[in-house]
Amino acid sequence: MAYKSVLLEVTDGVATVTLNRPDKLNAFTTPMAGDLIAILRTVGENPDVRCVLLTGAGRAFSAGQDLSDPAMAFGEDGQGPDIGLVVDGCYNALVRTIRGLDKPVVAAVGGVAAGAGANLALACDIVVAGRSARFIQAFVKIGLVPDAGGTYLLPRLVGRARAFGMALLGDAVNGEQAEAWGLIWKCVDDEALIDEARALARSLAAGPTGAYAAAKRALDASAANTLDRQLDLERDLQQARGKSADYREGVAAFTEKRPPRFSGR
Ligand code: T3D
Repeated sequence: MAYKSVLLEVTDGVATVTLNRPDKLNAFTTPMAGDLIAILRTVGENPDVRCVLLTGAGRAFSAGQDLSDPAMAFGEDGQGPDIGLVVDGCYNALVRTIRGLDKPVVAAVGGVAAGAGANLALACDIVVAGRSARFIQAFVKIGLVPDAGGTYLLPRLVGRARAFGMALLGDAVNGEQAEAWGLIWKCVDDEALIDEARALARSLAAGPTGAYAAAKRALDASAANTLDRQLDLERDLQQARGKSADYREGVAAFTEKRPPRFSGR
C-alpha cells in the first residue's frame, strides 16, 4: 500500500518511518496521522522488522497538528472544532500504538518538534536529537493544553518544575538541554544524527527483541504499579524470558566467549 505523507523503508531489520511533509514542517493532518498509524501497525506485525526508527524529512521532526487542516477550523456558526475527536483518533491512537509495539521504537529528532510532534517523539522508547533540535510544548501559544501524552510523560521525564515551565511557557528546549534534563536519551551533532540513530536502530534490531518488549511493558507499568505488583510482574516476565531462545543463546554466547546471535524469539 502506498502512503502519501509518511515514507516506509525496511532494511536490516529496521523499519525507517519518515514523516514527509517537509514544506509544512511535517505537521500532521488527519490522513497523515492515519497513514502513520497504519504503517506502525503493519511494521508491528512484520516479523522481519525488529526495530522502528521514526524521523522527519527536512528541517523538522514535526510541528504537531497542521493548523490549516479543515478538522481544526471554526464552523460558519462560530462553533469551535471538536478537537477531542482529532486527539482521540490521531494522537491518542498514535501514542497507544507506539507504546503497544512489542519492538523498540527510536525517534531521531532533527530540528523542531512542536506540540503533538514533540510528544510523539517523547512517546518513543529512545529519543536521539541533533544539537539544534527544539522541543516545544507549543500548545499554550494557541490556547491549548499539552496532549499526545505530554502531561503524563513530561513530569515523569523532567520533573514537575520543568514540566510546568515547558507546558506554561512553551519555550524551546534544545538538544543539549533536553539530554541534560533527561527529556531524551542522547544529543548528537546535527550532521551525525541520522547515522547515529540508524546505527542504534540496527544494533537494537540485532538484539533480543522479546527482552526489549518485556522491558518496555515493565517500565511502562511501573508508573501505576506498587513495588509489590511490579515485583510480581518482573517475575512473570522473567519466567517467560527464561524459556526463550534468546536467553539460551545469550548464556551460550557468554559461556563460549563469543558475541550472541539473537533471533528475537
Ligand atoms: O486537533 C488539534 O488541534 C488537537 C491537537 C493538537 C496537537 C498540537 O500539536 S497543537 C500545536 C500545533 N503546533 C503548533 O502550534 C506549532 C506551530 N508552528 C510554530 O510555532 C512554528 O512554525 C515552529 C516553532 C514549529 C517553527 O518555526 P520556524 O520559524 O522554524 O518555521 P515557520 O516559518 O514558522 O514554519 C515554516 C512553514 O511551516 C510555514 O509555512 P510557509 O509560511 O512557509 O508556507 C508554517 O506556516 C508551516 N507550519 C509550521 N507549523 C505548522 C505549519 N503549518 C501548519 N501547521 C503547523 N503546525
